[in-house]
Amino acid sequence: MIKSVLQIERAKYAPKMPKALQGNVKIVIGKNTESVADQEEVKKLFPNTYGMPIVTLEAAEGKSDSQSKVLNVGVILSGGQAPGGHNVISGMFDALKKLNPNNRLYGFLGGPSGLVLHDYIELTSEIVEEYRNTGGFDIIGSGRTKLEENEQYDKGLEICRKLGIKAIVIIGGDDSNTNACVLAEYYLQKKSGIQVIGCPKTIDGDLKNEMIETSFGFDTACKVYSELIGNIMRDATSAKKYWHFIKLMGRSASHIGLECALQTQPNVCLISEEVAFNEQTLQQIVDDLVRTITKRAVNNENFGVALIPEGLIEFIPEMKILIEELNELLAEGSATSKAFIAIPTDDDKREYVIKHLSDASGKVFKVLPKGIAKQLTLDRDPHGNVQVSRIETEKLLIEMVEKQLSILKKQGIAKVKFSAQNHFFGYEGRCAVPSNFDADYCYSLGQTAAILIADGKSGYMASVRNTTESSDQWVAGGVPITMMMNMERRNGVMKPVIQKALVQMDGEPFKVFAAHRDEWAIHTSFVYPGPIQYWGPSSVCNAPTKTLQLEQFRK
Ligand code: FBP
Repeated sequence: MIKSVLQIERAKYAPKMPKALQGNVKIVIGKNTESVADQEEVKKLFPNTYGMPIVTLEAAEGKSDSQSKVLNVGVILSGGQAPGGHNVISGMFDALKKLNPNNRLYGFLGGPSGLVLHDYIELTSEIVEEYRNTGGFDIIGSGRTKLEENEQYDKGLEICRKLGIKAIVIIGGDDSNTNACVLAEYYLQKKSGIQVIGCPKTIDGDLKNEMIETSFGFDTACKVYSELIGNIMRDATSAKKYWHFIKLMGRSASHIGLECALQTQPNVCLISEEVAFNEQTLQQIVDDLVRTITKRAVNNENFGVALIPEGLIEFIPEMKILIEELNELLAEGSATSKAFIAIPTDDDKREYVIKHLSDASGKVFKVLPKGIAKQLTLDRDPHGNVQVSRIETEKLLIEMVEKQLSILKKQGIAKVKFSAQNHFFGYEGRCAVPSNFDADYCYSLGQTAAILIADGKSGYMASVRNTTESSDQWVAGGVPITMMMNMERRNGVMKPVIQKALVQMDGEPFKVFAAHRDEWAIHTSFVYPGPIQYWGPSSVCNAPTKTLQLEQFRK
């Protein structure tokens, strides 16, 4: 691997750790737990892993008297990349080797499918050294295969037995950790002796709760996007000729958009959860945008920046209904879908769809720009759903704003100069060199996972809390995954799943944003955060996200 100078210097960085992880560790057992909701149902489905206590790692006195028994562990990276994944692995590797130099760490390749297909490598110190403090998941690769069938679990068992693996660590988001818990339960029911530990990953920031303060990667990704947004803001104030519409990744949740807004103070930041809460229509969203653009134009500020969360379209009530109807109409293998595919021209396809939608959805579909309407009929994932991240919401809003402004002009109500640029930030941040926060947090998560394994735990998620304090004050431990679960309808069936954390209207980050956004809309108040700094004053290098600071401040 050819290394950049930054990579060479960054490799020397020793991640900062909580006091408890710096020497000998003892495990302190806390209170037994209950799931966040639907206790009876969740308990029935997880007889072996339900109700376990929260555990905390504390510094132990003296020297450890003996080495632990030899322990082989397998690790899986699941889902979208998030900065810091390599440090979870290096933290785990170091802790395992400290427990017993003969311990081995295996990496399953290409995500959960590696476990099922028996595709793996042993992670040696030479390999791990190459990846310390780097971004990406390329050490073993990632993938989106879901582990949810007994057959897959049994294939996993086979390879674990062959390699003498005693525990598997799944580094993933809410769904992957839900599946980690199902796997833990299955292996316990089978008395297989294989433990499963989860680790909270996702740039989307939607895997958090009372015990998990943040998912790793959110910090770095938001800082990278905020840098880019700040650069665009500076361009906008320099040229004073464009409105920039920037879509930001994050799936359903608007945490990334909200955090970037708190860091950069844009003129507009839409929050999907608020749109759903207020049952706003697409036209109302456009009218609000037009109002801001028009007001700024009065001050000769024909420029601005608007942040748009990736999942917005799903949260606009009429669009949600339209998408549901389209999913039904175009469900793979259905007669209507076959008829649709057989239609040769786009125009006839469009007419066919309109004819088969309800009156209300037909009207919504008709007013959408043709390109967007077509995207809604084409892009479907393997589960038959529209892939909202592929819908160019930023372009849709630009087109609708242009149309609305031209109507206002024709009516003689307002004559506004509007020229727009569109952007989509997602992949730009997912593999960035982890910030100090993510480098430290992930290394500690990896160490914690190894210690939980050595203590025989299964069905736990590694957790590191108190993260707005200096890292030596952080609190490492384990949280039973069942504690985070409730029952939700998925593909028509009620399933136990980890509750996804969306932006809360009464949460401190949203309240702070809401208190300032009217001011930011009209009076240009841009903040340019600049690139992540790895060396320098702590206030610059080690500060966690504003979301984390505001959420923890309230507690
Ligand atoms: P997960 O961490 O939940 O796997 O997803 C992160 C994410 O970056 C989302 O923000 C985005 O919608 C999705 O992955 C894109 O998926 P893909 O990597 O398959 O294009």
